Amino acid sequence: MSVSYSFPANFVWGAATSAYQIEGSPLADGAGPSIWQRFAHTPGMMANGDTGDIACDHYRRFKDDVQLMRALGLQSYRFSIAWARVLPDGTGRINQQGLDFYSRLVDELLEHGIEPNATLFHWDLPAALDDRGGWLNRDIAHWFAEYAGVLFKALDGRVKRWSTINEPWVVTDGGYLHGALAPGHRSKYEAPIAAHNLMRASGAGIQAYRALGKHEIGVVFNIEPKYPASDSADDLAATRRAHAYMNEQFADPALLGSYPAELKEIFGNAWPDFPDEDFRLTRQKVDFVGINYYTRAVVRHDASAYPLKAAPVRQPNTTQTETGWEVYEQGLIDTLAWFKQRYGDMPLYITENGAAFYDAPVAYTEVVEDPLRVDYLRRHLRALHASIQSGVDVRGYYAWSLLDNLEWSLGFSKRFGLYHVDFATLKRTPKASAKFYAGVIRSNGAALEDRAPGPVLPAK
Ligand code: GBH
Repeated sequence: MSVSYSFPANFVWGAATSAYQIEGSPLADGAGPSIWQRFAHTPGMMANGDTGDIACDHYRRFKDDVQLMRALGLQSYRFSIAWARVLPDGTGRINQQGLDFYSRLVDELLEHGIEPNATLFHWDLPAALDDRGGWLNRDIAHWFAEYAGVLFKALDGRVKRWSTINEPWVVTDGGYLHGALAPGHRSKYEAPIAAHNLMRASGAGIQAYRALGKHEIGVVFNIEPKYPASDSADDLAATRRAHAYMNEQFADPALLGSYPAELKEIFGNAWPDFPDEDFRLTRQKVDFVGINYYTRAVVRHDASAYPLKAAPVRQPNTTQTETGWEVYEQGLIDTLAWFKQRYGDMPLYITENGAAFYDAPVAYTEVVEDPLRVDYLRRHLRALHASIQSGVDVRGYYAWSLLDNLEWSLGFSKRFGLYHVDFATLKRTPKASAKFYAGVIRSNGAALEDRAPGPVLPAK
């Protein structure tokens, strides 16, 4: 029997980006430097020495990019705001020109019938705040609430869906534990403090919204289900630790007001005793939660893996994307089921989902063929449909990403876009996945029936 892939009537179809990855002109019009501006200009930190100085030049081409969104038929566009454009010093003085950029973007979206969905923090902390300790300074909850308040006052009449923080796990794991991302620290003492302050800041931002905003606010987590490599007690315990570290460390304080016990086990004497009253701040009522889903991990015990004593096990005979992540759509179903079971029934959005694959250069083509990305999207959207059928309240889906962009320290080498970007000329070219996704949107999912998922192919 064939499945009908119709989605709920008000389901929101979107695509996502983030400021530093696409905008370029990071210091234009009075903006202050961010930690990513600094990091990208530190020799040796970025693949190929790439930076966000130009990126997709979206800062100057945003009107053209809204036309690309129109061609896709997007109903909503998820973008992030660069804190240091609005508050060059992180707090205090407002840079009106920086605020105006987002105001013009929002107007352009609304004029074309596209709902703006704004994320306040997608990793580009003002460098001035890093100089005051950044995420290690408890005052950052107040700094963030001040910044959030400026945006709510300026844009809440026109922006009806906000998120506080995007993927706090990545900020702490990449920025404070392993150092591959800005600000490049490597400390198991710092990582839990940064994580805790990220969730305090998120809570403070939500509190500010209750005083100033009228619509919806939530927070965005990257969730990656963990499966044990074997039934051994060691592998099961390692899997629990990996899950607590990546998934529960952030969602628990936000939604339950506590931390899972495994964190103390992982961090040992580096795990601080946080004051009880902090959890009143971290645990605020959210209007929705955004989940970014990319892949899963199969986990085994590994005594040498710092500090988790757990390591991922690559699965044979599976498709891996260019970033080495397994294509595993069942993980999306499992993630959503777990989330509902642990945290209760609430509105959810898939705020990112997508894949990096090698796309043929486009000098002579009108469309870039990207069959593996089409297959990835089809599989994940079919899985999402199954989750919704089973009763999980998912209200919308945002493909990552609208455009090929700066994949953080991996530079421009990893392409996630529905639109190909030639970084020499900045020309945008639709990929087959853009045409496919436009068809899905136009038919509210029905186009997912068109044919069975393709064979599982090696990416290279
Ligand atoms: C997101 O992070 C970001 O929000 C976005 O800015 C970024 O461009 C996009 O995804 C693509 O990377 O298999 O052990 O290596 C992604 C979060 C966390 C998802 C790590 C994949 C793989 C862990 N990622 N995870 S592993």
